[in-house]
Amino acid sequence: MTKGRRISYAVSGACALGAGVIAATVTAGPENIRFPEGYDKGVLYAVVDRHDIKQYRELWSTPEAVKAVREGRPIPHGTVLTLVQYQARKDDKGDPVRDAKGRFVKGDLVAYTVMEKRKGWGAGYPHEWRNGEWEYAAFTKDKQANAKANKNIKGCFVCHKPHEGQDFVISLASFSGAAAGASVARRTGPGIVSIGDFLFGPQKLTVKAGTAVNWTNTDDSPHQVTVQGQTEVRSPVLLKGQSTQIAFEHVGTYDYICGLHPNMKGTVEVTK
Ligand code: HEC
Ligand SMILES: [Cu+2]
Repeated sequence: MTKGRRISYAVSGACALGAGVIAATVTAGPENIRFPEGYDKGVLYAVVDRHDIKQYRELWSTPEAVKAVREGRPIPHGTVLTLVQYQARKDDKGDPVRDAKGRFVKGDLVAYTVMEKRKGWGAGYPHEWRNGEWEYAAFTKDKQANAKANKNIKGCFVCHKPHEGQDFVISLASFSGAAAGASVARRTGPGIVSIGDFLFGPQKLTVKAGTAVNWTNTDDSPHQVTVQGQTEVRSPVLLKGQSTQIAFEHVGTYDYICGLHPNMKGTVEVTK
C-alpha cells in the first residue's frame, strides 16, 4: 500500500514538471485545444446555411474577440472560435426545409470544429502551413477529440491559409455584421455568372476568347472563384453582393471551384 502511494506521488510530481516544460516550448498539435465547454455562453456571430452539404452551422466567438474586431484591433490571444455543425432538417425528398425567411432549420448535431489562438502557438508548424498563432481541432458530437479528423489536421491549415489577410478567420466579416443585409438580385447575360445557394449559375458558361467573365455572389456565405490548372487563379473572397472578373485570353476548357467550398464546381468554355 505504502509503496503504491509513493509511486503515485512520484508520477504526479513528474507530470507537474512535464506540464511546465510543455507550456514553455508548446508542441504543435490539436491536443492543445480542449473542448470549449460553455462556448454557447459567448456570441453567436453567424449562422451559415451550407447548401452544398445540407448543413446548418452556428459560429460562436468570445465577446472579447467580437469587440476587438469591431474596434479594428487584432483578434486577442485566448480567442476560441467554435463552429457547430448540424444536419439541416429535410423534407420527404431529402431537400432542406426552409423557415419563413428561407433559412435552413436546425436538425441533429453532427460535430464541432474549433480554432484557438494563444501567444506562441503555431511555432512548431512548417512555414507553408502555419496559420499564425492558431491551432485547429475537431470534436465529435459527444465532445470527444475526433481522432480521425485530427489525423488530417493539416487540411484545416491549408484551407484557412489563403485568408491570412484576415488572421485566417474566413467568417471575419460576420463579426461586424457586414455579411448580413438585403438580398442581391441574380444577374444573367453573356459572360455573367451568379453564385446562389452554393451553385454557380450557369454551371457551364461559353464565351469568346478575350472575354472577362464576371461572377457575383448573391449568398450570405462568402465564396471564392478558383480557376484550376497549371497556375491556379484565385479571386478575392467575395462577400454577399461583391463581384470579381477574370479574363480568359486563350481557347480552352477551364474548370473552376469555390476556394472555400471545393465541392462547388463550374466550367468556362472559351471558344474562338
Ligand atoms: C475546404 C476548406 C476548409 C477546410 C478543410 C476547413 N475549413 Fe474551417 N472553414 C471553412 C469555411 C468556408 C468557413 C466559413 C464558414 C462555413 O462556410 O462553414 C470555415 C470556418 C471555420 C471556423 C469558424 C471561424 C472562421 O474561420 O470562419 C472554424 C472554427 C473552423 N472553420 C475550423 C476548422 C477546423 C478545425 C478544420 C479542420 C478539422 C477546418 N476548419 C477545415 C473552410 C474550411
Ligand atoms: Cu463557396
